[in-house]
Amino acid sequence: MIKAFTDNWENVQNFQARPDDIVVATYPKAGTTWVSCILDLLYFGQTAPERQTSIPIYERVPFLEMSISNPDEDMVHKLTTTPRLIKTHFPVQFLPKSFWEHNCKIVYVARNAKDNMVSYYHFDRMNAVQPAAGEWSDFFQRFLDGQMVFGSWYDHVNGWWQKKKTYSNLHYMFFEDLVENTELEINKLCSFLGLSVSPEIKQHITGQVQFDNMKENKMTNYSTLSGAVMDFKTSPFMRKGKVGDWKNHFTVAQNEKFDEDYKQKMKDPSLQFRSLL
Ligand code: PPS
Repeated sequence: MIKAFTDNWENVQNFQARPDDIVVATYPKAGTTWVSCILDLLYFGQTAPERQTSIPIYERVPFLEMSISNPDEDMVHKLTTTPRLIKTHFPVQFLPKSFWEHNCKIVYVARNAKDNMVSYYHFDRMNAVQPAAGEWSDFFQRFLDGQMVFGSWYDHVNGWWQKKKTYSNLHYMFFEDLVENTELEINKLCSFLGLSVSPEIKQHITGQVQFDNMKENKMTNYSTLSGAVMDFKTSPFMRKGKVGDWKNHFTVAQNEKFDEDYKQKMKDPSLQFRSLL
């Protein structure tokens, strides 16, 4: 972990959830922003459409563990919406216990490890808060070793998957499914959340959250943080949004090494990722 996510540790762990809070939990770069936008549109797209053009997504769906020196500026506590939509990258064991006690709904998004790694690499290249990415070959090894901010991808996706088996208010979804059929995934989300949304609105939301639209939209593309925190000249936040970009990064030897290591770490046959071949 890094200081930005540990400085406020006690306060974050003692966070008081409300029963109607909705959590978006992900390993970094797995589709957090995409699903955050979908949730924000589902809940507030009709009743408060001005949100979409005036409030950046990181304020509409703030980051639970991001510590801010002035507590009055804390975006999660400043939320006035019902429900509150809250983002976290915590591995399952660090989610503040109040969320479990209130049986809050949690949406977990997972992305295949190879693309997740590549996306994280480019993020670390351009983000001033994260450790430097370094050379690709070093980053590759650190990812396999779990030496990443928020820890091991393998532990993260497995930890949340195991939790799903006993905690029914957890919806586990995959980035690759969202790419393949966004509308179907929005339907599943609506069923999980108990939302009744017309087919027309769902179709409209599907259009609004397509990659090109989110990339162009200043309220979803993080360009409002470009400069001090993110260096878009090195790599934009909305980079490619593709499945299989790992093929442009992995050498043959790295791919073989990855696959061998993956078999050792991913022992639960019920958790299957696509696009690894
Ligand atoms: S973060 O910093 O952890 O919150 O990042 P996160 O939002 O989880 O992940 C960023 C990656 O998701 C891609 N993305 C999308 N892909 C397809 N369609 C849509 N609408 C979309 N929105 C975000 C984004 O481009 C990053 O992936 P890469 O592979 O780097 O492009």
